Amino acid sequence: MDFITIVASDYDSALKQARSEYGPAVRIQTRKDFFTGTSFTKKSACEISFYLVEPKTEENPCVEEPKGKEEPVLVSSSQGKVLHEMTGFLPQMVVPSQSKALLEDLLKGNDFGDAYIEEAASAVLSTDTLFSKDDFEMKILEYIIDSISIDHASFAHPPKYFVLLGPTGVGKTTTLVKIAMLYSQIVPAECQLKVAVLSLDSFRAGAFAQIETFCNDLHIDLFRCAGEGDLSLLLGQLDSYDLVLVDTMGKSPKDGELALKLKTMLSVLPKKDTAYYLAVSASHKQRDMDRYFQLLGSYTLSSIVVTKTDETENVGNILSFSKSHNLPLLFMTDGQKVPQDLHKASNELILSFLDGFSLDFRTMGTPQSTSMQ
Ligand SMILES: Nc1nc2c(ncn2[C@@H]2O[C@H](COP(=O)(O)OP(=O)(O)OP(=O)(O)O)[C@@H](O)[C@H]2O)c(=O)[nH]1
Ligand SMILES: [Mg+2]
Repeated sequence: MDFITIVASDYDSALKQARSEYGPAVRIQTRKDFFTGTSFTKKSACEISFYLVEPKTEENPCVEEPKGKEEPVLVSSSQGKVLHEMTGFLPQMVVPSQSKALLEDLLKGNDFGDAYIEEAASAVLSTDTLFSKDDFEMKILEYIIDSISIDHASFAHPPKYFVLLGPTGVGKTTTLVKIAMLYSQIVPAECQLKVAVLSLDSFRAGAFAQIETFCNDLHIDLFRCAGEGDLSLLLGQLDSYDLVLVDTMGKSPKDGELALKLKTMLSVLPKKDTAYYLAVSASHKQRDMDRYFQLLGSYTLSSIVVTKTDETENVGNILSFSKSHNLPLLFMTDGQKVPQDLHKASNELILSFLDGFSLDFRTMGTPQSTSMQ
C-alpha cells in the first residue's frame, strides 16, 4: 500500500489539503504533531500520512467506506523508526561522513572563503555525533553569527574626522553623503551633530562637482582642499563641527605619488580625533579586498563600510574578509538613493543574505533605512 504524507500547520489544515487534492478516497493512517524551525522561528506543524482507496465500481463493489470521523494513529518518537521506514517523514539526519561536504556546500554557496570554511569545519564538525539536518544547520549559523563583528562604538560615537578610504568607484562619495544626512538629521534635534564634508578629491575632473551637487541639494557644509597647506589652514574652521566626513580621491593607491599625497594630507588631521574606515563593494572578490587591505597597510582601519549589497546575492566574501583581518562591519549600502540606502550593519541584516539553509532569513533583515531616533 502506498502512503502519502502532507505537512501543514495543524491537523485540520493537513486533512483539508489531503481531501482537496485526493477527494473522498483519503484514509488517514497516522498523525504526528511537531515543531519546525529553531528558536528563531519556532512554529507548530502536523504531518499526516494516508492512503487512497479505489472508487467503488461495479467490478470492485467492496471498497471500504469511510466510518464516520477517522482517528489517525498518533506517532510518538519511540515509534518513529518503524514509521520512518514506512513513510519517510522523520527529520532528515546528517551522517558524520557527509557533514563536511554539506558544510562546504552551504558555505561555498554563500561565497565564504576557503580559510573561513576550514575554520568553521573544525569548530562545527564532530566525528561521532549524528545531527538532524536542522540542528546541523543551526550549528553552522551559530558559528556564522559568532564570527560577525559590528562596530557599534563608531556608530554611536563617530570620530570627529571620519576618513573613508577605498578603491575607485566603490561608492565612497555617495556613502559619505548618506552618512552626513544620518547624523545631521537625528531625532530629537538636540542630538543632531553639526556635520561637514571635506573633499580631498581634487585630482579627477568632475569629482568635486559631484559632491558639490549632493551637498548643495542636501544643505550639507562642504570644504575642499588640494594639499597639506590648505588643510592645515582649514582646521580652524573645521573645529566647530562635531563630525567631518573626509572624502578621499578616487585613484588606486597603487599610484604611488597620489597615495603619498593622500597620506601627507591626512597626517595633518589630529590623530586622536581621526579614524579610518574602508569601503568595499559587496561584489568584490575576497582576494581583491585582501590586496586593497595590504595596500592600505600604513593606516589603522577601524571598520568596514560595505557598499552595493544590492548588486550581489551573498555576503560570505565580506564576512570572510572581516574575520580574517579582524575588522568589524559598520554600515551597509544597497542602492544609489541618498540618504535612504544606508543601513547600520547588524546580525539580522547579514543573516538575511544567507542562502541554501532550510530557514528563510530573507524576511528577518528586511532593511529599514537607518535612522538615529
Ligand atoms: N547599486 C549601487 N550603486 C551605488 C551604491 N553606492 C554608490 N553607488 C553608485 O556607484 C557609483 C560610484 O559612486 P561614487 O560615490 O562616486 O564612488 P567613489 O568611490 O566616490 O568613486 P571615486 O571617487 O571615483 O573613487 C555611482 O554611480 C553611485 O551612484 C550602492 O550601494 N548600490
Ligand atoms: Mg568619490
